[in-house]
Amino acid sequence: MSNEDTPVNETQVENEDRRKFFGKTALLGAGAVAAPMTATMFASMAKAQASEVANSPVIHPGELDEYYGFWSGGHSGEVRILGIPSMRELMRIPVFNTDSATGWGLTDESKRIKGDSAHLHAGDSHHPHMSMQDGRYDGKYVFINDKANTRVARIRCDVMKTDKMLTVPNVQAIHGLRVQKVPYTKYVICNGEFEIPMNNDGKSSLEDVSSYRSLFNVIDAESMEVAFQVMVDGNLDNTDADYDGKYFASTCYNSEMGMNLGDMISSERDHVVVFNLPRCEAAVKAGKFKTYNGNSIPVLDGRKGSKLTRYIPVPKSPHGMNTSPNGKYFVANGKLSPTVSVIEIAKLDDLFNDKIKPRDAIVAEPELGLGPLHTAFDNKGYAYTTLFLDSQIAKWNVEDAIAAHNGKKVNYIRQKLDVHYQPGHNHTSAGETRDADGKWLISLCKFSKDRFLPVGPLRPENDQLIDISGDEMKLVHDGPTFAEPHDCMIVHRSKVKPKKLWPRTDPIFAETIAMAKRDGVDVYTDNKVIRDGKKVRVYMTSIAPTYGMNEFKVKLGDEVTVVVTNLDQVEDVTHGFCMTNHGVQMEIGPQATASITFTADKPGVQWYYCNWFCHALHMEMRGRMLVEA
Ligand code: RUQ
Ligand code: CUA
Repeated sequence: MSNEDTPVNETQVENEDRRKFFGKTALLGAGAVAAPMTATMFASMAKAQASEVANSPVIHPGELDEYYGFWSGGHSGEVRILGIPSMRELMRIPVFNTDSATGWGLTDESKRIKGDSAHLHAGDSHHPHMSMQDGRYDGKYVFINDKANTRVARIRCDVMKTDKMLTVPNVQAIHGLRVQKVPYTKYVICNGEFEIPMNNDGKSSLEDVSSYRSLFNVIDAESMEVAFQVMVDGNLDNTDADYDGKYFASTCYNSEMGMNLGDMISSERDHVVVFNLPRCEAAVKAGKFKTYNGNSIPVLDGRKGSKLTRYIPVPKSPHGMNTSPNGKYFVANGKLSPTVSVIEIAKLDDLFNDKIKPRDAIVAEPELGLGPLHTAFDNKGYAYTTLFLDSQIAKWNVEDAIAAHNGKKVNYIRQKLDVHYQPGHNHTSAGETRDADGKWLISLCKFSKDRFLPVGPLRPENDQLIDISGDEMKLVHDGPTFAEPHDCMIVHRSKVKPKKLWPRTDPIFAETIAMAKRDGVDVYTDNKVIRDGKKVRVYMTSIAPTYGMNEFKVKLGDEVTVVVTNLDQVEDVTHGFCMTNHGVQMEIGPQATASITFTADKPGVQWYYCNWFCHALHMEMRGRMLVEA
C-alpha cells in the first residue's frame, strides 16, 4: 500500500492533535523551557479530563494506569503485573519457572532463594495475594502458591522480585492461598489439596486410605516458615480470612475422601471448614500437637469434634471462598450446585461455643446459575459471581439474598452478563480489602474460542475488563493471555512504591558481596580473577557500554562463577551477562550485583556479551574467556 492509498481520516487528525497536546504538557511536566500554559490549554485539559470521569478504560499513550493488577501466570509458573484499566502487561516476575531474560532459576542468587527446590524448573502458580495492614493492601509483599510442587513464594514489591520460597512439608499440592487481613498479615494461609498418608514414607498402600489427610497450613509471612498445620476431615480447596483476625475458612470438595472422580462427587453435601486462630495458637503454645515425617512442624488435630474447627455443610463440591469487604460474610461458591452459601461471620462465636448448629451460620443460599466458582464484591453491597458453565457473571445483592432466604419475595439477581468464555476467578478493584471501590471487575475466562485471530490448536485465554461503576456491568475490553491466569488482584497505585535503583545493601545479593569480601574483592572497584582449586571466581563491574574486564583465562573443567556489578546509576539501564554456548544468561539491574556459575567444558575462545540493550555501543559490550585445554 502506497502512502497515497492510506486514507487520512478525522480520527487520525484528532490523534495527531492529541499527540502534540500531550507532547507539550509532558515537556512542561519535565520542567523544560517551553511556552507557559495558556488559559485555553488549561480549559481543554480540564475538558479532556472531565470526559474521562465516566470510568473510561482508555489510557492514552504516555498516561499511567490507576491500578496495578497482579496476575498469576498459572502453569507458566510466573506472576505478571498489568496496568488497570489499560490491561497492558507491564512486567513478568519469574517465580516457579526458569527465565532466560533475567536468569531467574539460573543465577546463584535465585538458586539460593529457591533453596531445596532450586533443581525444579516448573511450577503452577494460582493465587497471588498482597500483604495487608488493617484489611488494606500495604504494598509490601505478594504471596503465591505453586500447586505443582507444593510451594509458596513471596515477591518483594519494592523491587518486584521473588525473595523467598518454601516447600511446605507434610502436604501435597498447595492450592487456595490468602493472607491474614487484620490486624496485619502475620500469617499466609494455604490449603494442601491432595490427601496423602500422614507419614508418606512409602510404607502405605493404594488400597488403605485410612491414614490419608489434607492439612491447612499457616505460614509466618516474615520468616516464610510454617508456623503450624491443622489436620482436617475431607480435602481443602480455597480459603479466605475474616476482618477480625480471628477466623479462616476453607472449602472442601472431597469430603468423601474418594480416590477417583465418581467417589469424589458422590455425596450431595461437602463442607466449609472454619478455623479458630486464637484457639489454634493456644493449642500450639500448650504443646497439643503431633509431628510427622521426621520434621518438627506442629500439626494440630482439627478433625470433626475438635474445638479448633467447625464444619459447615454446604451443597456439593464448593470451590471459591470469598470474604465480603464489609467483613460480614464468607461466601462459598457451589461449583456443582447452582448456589453460593453465605456464612455470617458474626455467628461464628456462637457456633464455636456450641450455641448454634453449623447450618445456622448460613444466612443465605441464593441460586445464581450453573457452575458458580468465585465471587467478588463492590462497595455498594453487590456481589459478582462467575458461572463457569453458563459463561456468565451474575450480579446479585447480598442483603436481598438474605431477605429471600428468610422467606421474603425479592429478586436478588440484578444482572447476568455474558463473558467469553467459561470464567474461573474474577476480581474487583481492591475488592478483597476494606478499600473495595466498585469500579472495575476482571473476569478470567478459561476459553477464548472465536474472540481472537486463530493461532493454532493452542488458544489464548481471555481476561475481560468490566466496568461496574454504573448500575449495569459493561464489558469494555478483551485481553488475550497466555496460560493461565488463575487469579488476580487489583491494587491502587498509591499503595505500591517500587524502587528505581537497587540499594547496594539489598539482601538478595548480600551473600554474593560477602563472598567477594572473603576473596578480598570490592565489587564496586575491583575486576579480579580468584582461583580456588578447580573453582574460579571472576569479579567484574559494568558501566554502559563496557565490562570492567575484557578477557580472562580459565582451565578446561573449571567451575566458573562470574560476578557482575552494575555501576550505572541511571534508571532503566540494565546490563546483561551472557556466556555464549553455555546456557548462561542474567540481568544485572542498576547498582545490583548478580552471579552465575557454570562449568567451562569447551576449550578455546568463548565470547561473553551484554544481552540487555543498554547503549548505542551495546553490540560492542563484550569480552573473551579463554578456556585452556
Ligand atoms: S482455583 S477457577 Cu486454583 Cu483459584 Cu478457581
Ligand atoms: Cu550493557 Cu547492553
